[in-house]
Amino acid sequence: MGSLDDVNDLRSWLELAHELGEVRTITGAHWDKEIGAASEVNYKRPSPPALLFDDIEGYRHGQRVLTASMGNARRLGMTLRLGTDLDDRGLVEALRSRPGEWLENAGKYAVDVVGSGPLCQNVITAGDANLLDFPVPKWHESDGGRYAGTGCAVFTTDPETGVLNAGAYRMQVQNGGRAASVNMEAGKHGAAHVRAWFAKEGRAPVTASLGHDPLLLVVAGTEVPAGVSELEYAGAVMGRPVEVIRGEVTGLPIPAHSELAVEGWLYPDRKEQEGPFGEWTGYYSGGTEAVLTMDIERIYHRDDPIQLGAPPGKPPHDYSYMRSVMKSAMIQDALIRSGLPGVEGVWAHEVGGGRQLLAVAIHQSYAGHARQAGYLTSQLPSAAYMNKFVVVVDADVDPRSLNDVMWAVCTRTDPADDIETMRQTWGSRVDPLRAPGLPPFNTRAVIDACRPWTRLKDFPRVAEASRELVDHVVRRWPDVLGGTW
Ligand SMILES: Cc1cc2nc3c(=O)[nH]c(=O)nc-3n(C[C@H](O)[C@H](O)[C@H](O)COP(=O)(O)O)c2cc1C
Ligand SMILES: [Mn+2]
Repeated sequence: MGSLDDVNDLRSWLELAHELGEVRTITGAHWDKEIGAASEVNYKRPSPPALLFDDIEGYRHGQRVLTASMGNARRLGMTLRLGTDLDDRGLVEALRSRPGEWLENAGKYAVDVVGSGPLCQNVITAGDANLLDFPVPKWHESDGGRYAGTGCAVFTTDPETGVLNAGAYRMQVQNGGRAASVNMEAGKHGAAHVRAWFAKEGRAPVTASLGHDPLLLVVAGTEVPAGVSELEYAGAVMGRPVEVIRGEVTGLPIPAHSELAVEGWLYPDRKEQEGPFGEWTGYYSGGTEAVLTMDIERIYHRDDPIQLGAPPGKPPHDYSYMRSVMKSAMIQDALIRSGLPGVEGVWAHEVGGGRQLLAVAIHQSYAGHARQAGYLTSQLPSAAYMNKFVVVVDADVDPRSLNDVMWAVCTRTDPADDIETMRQTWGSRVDPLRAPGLPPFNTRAVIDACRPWTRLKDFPRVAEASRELVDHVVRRWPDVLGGTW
């Protein structure tokens, strides 16, 4: 059996996942909708296996696509180097306070620049570079085109400080495979870098990896704080630096063990129509818009490259489990670090794509505590993008249980008094409620579902048998009442 220490790229990750019985292979699928639909059927099942597509119609054996990479606790725990046999609860336990530690340690794991790496097995220059030489899927029936990887990591730098950023931004294949649009929402770190480069040099260098250790998707696709390199953060997770090569054209780093990567420049006036794309909100939201597009200067790939797919859709979707677990841990950490007392737990519910519905449980200890927790959470950098509802509950309510959270809303929230709304907050192009053409603001609500502070002493008791009484009857009639409870 391989060990977590041996995992340093997608292949070693797959080897270990195979040994754990966590991978199923599908052969003969078509890139046009079949890979996407098979992935969707798979990820709708509880605890789905990872799916590896090979012998894709029209492509050579070995040119593969992986989906559902982190669709259960075991594989997400493995990817985060926390263990190979974790269940949902164990993973949440093991993650507690880790994001903060990784953040603190990131600075110790500067990337290791190497002269060459497996990614350099094949280097294709502009005239010959065509992304459609690889089985890039059309994921959903009404997508506007083929989306490369989707579990991608787009690399940019701050032109002043050189600090590297990695973000997962959807990339649609353009111009018959010779270009790719990069859909960065305006508030994202990559977009800030691109604007700074445009102001300074009139163009922005970009590299993007389309297949890699899923850990790189976790760090690129989750809100690591601004100014922190996601590759250093990944180094802190692994306990060793990420090896990178420098792109031949832009000098920007690319993970040396990546499977497939592209390189090019973005220019302010070089845009292509992009979308629609089936998104994590559960809609083809975002429509079709002109989006910054890079003409591909180089394609780098290993022999028989594996794209890392992460197709979103109506939740639960390919990466909604990963997003919920990571966002919950990061927001809880950030909330505790803000100095807010009494934080019991945070959960970013999958039904809202890990963004739109956040539940925060607190030990209410002063008048105003609950609203403070709600407002703060709704605006934390790790939580603000596309949040719609923050529900604050008392510590007796499990924030991970949608049933218990909504029970608290039904019984402890007075709609006229306990729902606070905010306007002109940070929304997204992909919000189905956004009016086309208007800036992506949204509105949001803090729902105070704590027992009212003024009524704490006389609020009705919860009608539920005590733990002791439950234990007593279960012990008395174990055959009927089921041993443990
Ligand atoms: C598979 C996947 C696709 C994503 N697509 C986009 C996208 O197209 N545009 C975007 O702005 N954010 C997208 N995100 C969310 C960003 O990756 C996320 O907000 C991340 O924190 C961005 O990095 P940054 O904070 O360094 O900007 C996606 C995330 C994942 C996991
Ligand atoms: Mn970032």
